[in-house]
Amino acid sequence: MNIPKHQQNDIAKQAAGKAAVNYIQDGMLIGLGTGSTASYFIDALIERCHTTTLKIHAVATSERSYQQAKSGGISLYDINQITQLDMTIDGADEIDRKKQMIKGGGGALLREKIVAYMSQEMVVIVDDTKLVEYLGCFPLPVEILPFAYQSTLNQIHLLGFQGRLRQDAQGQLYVTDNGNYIVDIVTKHPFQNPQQDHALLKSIPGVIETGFFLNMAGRVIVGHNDGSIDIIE
Ligand code: A5P
Repeated sequence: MNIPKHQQNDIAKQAAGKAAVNYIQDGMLIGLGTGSTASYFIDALIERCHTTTLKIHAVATSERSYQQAKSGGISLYDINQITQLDMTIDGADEIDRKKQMIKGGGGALLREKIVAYMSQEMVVIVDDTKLVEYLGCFPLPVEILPFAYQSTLNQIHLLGFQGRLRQDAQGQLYVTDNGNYIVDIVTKHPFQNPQQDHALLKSIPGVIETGFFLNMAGRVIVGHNDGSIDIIE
């Protein structure tokens, strides 16, 4: 039987999400990522909490993940009740051989980065289509302040980046959970120096954060279409 491509991806994402639950130990404080792969992880975590004696607490990186976890009975903290996390489990839009990533396709990059930074380890869960040689096929999301956003966009262009403001399904400017906008930067050539590009973009006052997640990934769980996984230590 031929399984449609998007469903194959779902099998791979689910495999990675499920496998990540094995890293969760009793008493841990966990960061819950955002996106379809993270959603599979949250489902698996809810199931594990219901079927075993596992007890954990979590914080979420988006309203979506918060609602999913809450409705599944996961104990959730407000982010300001804590300053450190044991582990964050999150997806990625692209990840290269050095585990440098682009994230933010789901619009949650700022909270994802803050939560990952608070964590002892960021475990990344991806399907194998996310593995790339160089970053840049996926547009780089950049979260910007609504105040003077046209000027910020202009500054981004003046630095040589091509970007457009993300829109929602209704054609309105996409608004993040933090009330900000997102510029998606497209590039014809891969990002040769993500550190430098990140620093350049961050030098613009209206830029809040970029979707470059550099030197943040710990173990990476890669799911495949046949339901198997690989782990990159
Ligand atoms: C959310 O803002 C993103 O960073 C996601 O982690 C990323 O887009 C991966 O999403 P999928 O798991 O849906 O591919």
